[in-house]
Amino acid sequence: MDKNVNRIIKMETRRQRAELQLIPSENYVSKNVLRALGSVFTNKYAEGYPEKRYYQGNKYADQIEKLAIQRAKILFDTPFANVQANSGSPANLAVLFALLDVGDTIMGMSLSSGGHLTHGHPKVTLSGKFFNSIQYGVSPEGFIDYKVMREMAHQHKPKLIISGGSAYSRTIDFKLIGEIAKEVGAYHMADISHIAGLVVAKTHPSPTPFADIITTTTHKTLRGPRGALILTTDAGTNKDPELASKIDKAIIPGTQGGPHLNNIAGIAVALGEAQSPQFTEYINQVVLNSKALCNVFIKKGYTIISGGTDTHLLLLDVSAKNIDGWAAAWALEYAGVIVNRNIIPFDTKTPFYPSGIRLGSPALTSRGMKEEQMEYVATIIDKTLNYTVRSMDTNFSNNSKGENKEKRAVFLKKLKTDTYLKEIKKEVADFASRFPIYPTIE
Ligand code: DSN
Repeated sequence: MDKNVNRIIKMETRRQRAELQLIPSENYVSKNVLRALGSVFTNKYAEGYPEKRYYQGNKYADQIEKLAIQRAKILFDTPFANVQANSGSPANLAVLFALLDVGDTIMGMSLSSGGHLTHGHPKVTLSGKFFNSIQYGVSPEGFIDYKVMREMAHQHKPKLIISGGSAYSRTIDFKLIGEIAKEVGAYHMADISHIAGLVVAKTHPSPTPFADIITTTTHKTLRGPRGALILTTDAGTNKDPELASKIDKAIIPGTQGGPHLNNIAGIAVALGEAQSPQFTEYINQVVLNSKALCNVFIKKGYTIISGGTDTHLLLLDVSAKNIDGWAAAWALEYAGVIVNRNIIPFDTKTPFYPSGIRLGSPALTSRGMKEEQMEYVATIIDKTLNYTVRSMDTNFSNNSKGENKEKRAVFLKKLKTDTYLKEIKKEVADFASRFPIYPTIE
């Protein structure tokens, strides 16, 4: 093995073991998924689809892709699956390419309400630049405002309505969104990237009866390798008999070349694992754990967007603590706790220096942690944030954007050398070592 690369991989393995991973879109794959990812399938080009390839030598590529497709269709109860999209954004892009012409109107949830960049975020994304993007959002209480969504749909008549998000912690009413889409003659695409595992385990209602198309990444709550699925439903196929073939064509030749067969092999493994009763138990615990985290934060007086969670994630507004999401996330990293900063609904700050942090339980639950450990994790987070605010200057609001780069650089320097945070980090590593990951991998 390349000495330098091996050294870095070993350090990353140690980091993943020693730190507490709370980014809700990350997880730990099984050893069998890792094995498939590192398989010889990485060597093969397979443009096209099973039995319709452009290159020779695809006998086993066909088998592996068919297996992944079959498992995806069973898990999500759909008549069609495409497993080739390299990740969530390319999957969503392919759906836009399949269904729309440039300039058509699309409607998705705004980023600050918990949506995703590919759901029509204006100006800086392809979905917001090449299409006429209308964005719905949440009410001041933090729940999707379905009434306003319906009014907007009737007013703007989008060709595509996108449901789902990446920082929305509440149950999504796919049935109602499907009805709204029908009323205005729009396609309904449900992006379930975050909640796919919950949908499989039935802890979140499935969009399959109510959406025309479903997209999902495979590496979040599904606990697979990086990749994505695009599924079409009976509802979608009845509306447009060409839908599935439009999706296939939008992937290749539309937006991608050869599929990543080693990832597809890993996806097949993960989808097989997701069919097991253990996976359902795992997801049930994921939700119990994220609710347990919420309860501790509520007791400690934190503001949680929407006041709680129904899923694997929660969004904390840390601004009332006199710290922003950027500073909170950095302070936590120096204490061995990994979260991501996140914009919150009606945020007055910017996505780079937002008011919130986003936390999730999938990775910690994969390590075997339960509610009792969540109590400890939330307490460590609270202790770290309180200490940081008490002992360092975390007020960066010298202008409306609150950038204050010089002051932020000083803050980072302080974090690096702070001995109390080092103590917490050590305590966290000891705690984490009780929940080993990949014990037999160096
Ligand atoms: N980066 C993903 C997430 O963290 O939710 C979305 O693309």
